[in-house]
Amino acid sequence: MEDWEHFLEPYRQAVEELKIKFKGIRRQFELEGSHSPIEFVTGRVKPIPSILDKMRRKNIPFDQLDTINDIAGLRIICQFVDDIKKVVELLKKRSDIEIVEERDYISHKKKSGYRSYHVNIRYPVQTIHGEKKVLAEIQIRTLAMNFWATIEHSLNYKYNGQFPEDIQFRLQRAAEAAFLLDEEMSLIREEIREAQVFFSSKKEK
Ligand code: 0O2
Repeated sequence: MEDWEHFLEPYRQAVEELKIKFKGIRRQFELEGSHSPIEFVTGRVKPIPSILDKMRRKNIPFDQLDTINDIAGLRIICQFVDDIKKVVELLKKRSDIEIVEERDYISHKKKSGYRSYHVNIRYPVQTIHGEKKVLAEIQIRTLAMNFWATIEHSLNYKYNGQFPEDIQFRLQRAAEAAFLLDEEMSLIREEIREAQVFFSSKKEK
């Protein structure tokens, strides 16, 4: 148990530091009076039973624990689908994180209906014994995608991944509804933007 605490400490530090940094991005947009592509940020260190479960599922030995890419997990929630791209661009410009892999489950949604953009990174943590680079997973998604994924995830626990057919059907429909909600919101946003351009050009005349 003590070993776990030592092992997990740099991951805890990475999650806390990255939460602060991503919240900082949001504040900077607010200070500039512009729309922040980040609505809110959450983070967690994977619970030990889930780590053990993943090791079993993927046949990962103890001496390769640090190859698990989502022990440190960050979630960036956006208002609009377009914001997701902006967040990825912001991440790519940073010198404090190294992008290892990107997985686009938005253009290619999962069979379950899951949509999200995953960025796996390597992040340096300063410890009393020097620098340690840890892997972390950043999941970037809209409020609607998050709503669906959160509920599906908790149902998954209840049914142990084996959904009855009717629930599976309803989840698929809910995923479709979340997709349409994102589309509608994007269209409304475009109309508001166009109206703003129209009014500001009228004011200038
Ligand atoms: P938790 O509790 O969020 O940590 P694997 O990790 O083995 O499943 P892989 O390829 O390493 O697979 O990673 P993948 O599929 O890119 O990302 C896994 C994580 O994405 C999951 O972590 C979930 O957070 C999320 N995710 C992926 N698919 C789904 C899905 O169908 N529904 C929901 N709700 N979330 C999904 P964990 O470890 O499952 O859970």
